[in-house]
Amino acid sequence: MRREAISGLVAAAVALSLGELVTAASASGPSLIGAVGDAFIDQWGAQLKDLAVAIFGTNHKLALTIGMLTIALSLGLLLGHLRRRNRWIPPIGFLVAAAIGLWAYLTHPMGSWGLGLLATAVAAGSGLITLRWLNAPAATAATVVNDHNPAEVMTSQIPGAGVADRRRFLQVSGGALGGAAAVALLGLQIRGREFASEASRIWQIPRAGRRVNVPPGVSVPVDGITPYITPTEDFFRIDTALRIPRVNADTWKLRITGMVDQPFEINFEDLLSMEAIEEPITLQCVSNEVGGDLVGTAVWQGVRLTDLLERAGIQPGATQIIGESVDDFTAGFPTELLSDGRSALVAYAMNGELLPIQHGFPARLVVSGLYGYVSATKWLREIRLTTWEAEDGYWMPRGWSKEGPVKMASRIDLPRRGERLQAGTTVVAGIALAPSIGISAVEVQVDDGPWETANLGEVASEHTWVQWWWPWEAASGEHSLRVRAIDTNGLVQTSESARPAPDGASGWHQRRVSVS
Ligand SMILES: Nc1nc2c(c(=O)[nH]1)N[C@H]1C(S)=C(S)[C@@H](COP(=O)(O)O)O[C@H]1N2
Ligand SMILES: [Mo]
Repeated sequence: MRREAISGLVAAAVALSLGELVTAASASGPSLIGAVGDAFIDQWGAQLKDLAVAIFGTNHKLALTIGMLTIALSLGLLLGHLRRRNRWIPPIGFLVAAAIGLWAYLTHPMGSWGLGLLATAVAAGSGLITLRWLNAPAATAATVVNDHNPAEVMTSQIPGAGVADRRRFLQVSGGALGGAAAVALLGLQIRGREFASEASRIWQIPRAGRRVNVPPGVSVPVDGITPYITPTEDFFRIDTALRIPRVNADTWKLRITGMVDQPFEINFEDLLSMEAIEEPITLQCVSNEVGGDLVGTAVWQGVRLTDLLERAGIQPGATQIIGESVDDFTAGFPTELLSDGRSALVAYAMNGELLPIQHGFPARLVVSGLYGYVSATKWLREIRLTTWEAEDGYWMPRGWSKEGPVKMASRIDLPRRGERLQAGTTVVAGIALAPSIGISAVEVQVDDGPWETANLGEVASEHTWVQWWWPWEAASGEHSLRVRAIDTNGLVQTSESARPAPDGASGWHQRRVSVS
């Protein structure tokens, strides 16, 4: 590839990444390329998004973003290439691109003037400097004529500002590309951090009027056992959002709509002032494989869903509750589930802190006993009452079942996979769950031996998983460990194995270990 084209590509990458870094100063504002993307989606989004979803499925956001980046970088490449026609084409092209970025940023609902101007200036400036630097002659060959002997012509090298040979040029370009990628990632990082700390400076979590106490879990210390409460930073994250929605809590409103007597809106401040409840609830993803880690237990704080719905007045015949997010994700579940005593919250805090953005700030639904894809809408914007037949949630047309009760499950966490064990006493441990029903026993089987009863940790309620452990006298050799749970109705976890689609995995978790 020609040097000019590469320099255009590198300059575009440098400009984009520095633009990203500067715009990261405002956590709720868009980035430059993000603003152009949003403007573009505003215009042609509907058709394009459907097409992208049809082609790329859940990855459509990733695909759109990669598409945008590819277009921007290719444009840089092309502009660079056109330098051979006229050396003014690349800089003018960069200025035009910056102007488009500025326009998109300033017309974006979350964009601010100062930052928009600064970011475009930095992006355009750094792009132009990079272009100039990479295209500058490395050295100027000057012809020196000997006055005394005009026949003797000498050439000498006057060092220039640019980059000498091709190899060196490629090294410098590669380095600049890597640097740009690092700067872009840094920008993304800062954006996430800054947003969370901004929000927690402004909003205080109220004291919950009702708390479900968090028990200490297992009664004996078991080294390395999965904690009863999952630390927030270890909590799994599943959603369709590539760019995590950053919702401004100052202007956010939750609407209660549909088949209710009095539809209403509530803002964040008023939500925080309602009677709050804090309790541990286990959340699991339907995509979790047998033995998988797309499951966690957090102490959620928020408002009872029933409190909000009673205020609106549910009309008879409203058989489905749909949660809708600011990014148009939807999840629905039967209204009647709310009267069987399960916990259902509009949560704004998780493990004692405001929801982190990746877990749904400013508010999300959490309903015990249901997989996340039919219940746990993050970045919640609307709760809509409708009929069961009238509407399907996001995942139904994509092949997942309409109802999503969590299946009873149990998992071996210790010994860890591949761990080498010594003969003697070893602890086998893990978690088991039958949310909103509760676990009464967990049993462990070694090879084809008898099912042995494990010890259970204390639980806050039937809405969480339980930790279990069992001391095993391990003899040397290869063994296979198996676990199964029994719920409070006496039902034994099914051994029948099923893949996650369409309504959750089932089967006994098994782990092979070797004891020496
Ligand atoms: N807005 C929105 N909410 C969402 C999703 C989503 O894609 N978008 N995914 C759901 C799914 S499938 C799961 S399993 C849970 C996961 O919640 P977590 O990321 O906080 O663990 O969020 C649910 N809420
Ligand atoms: Mo999920």
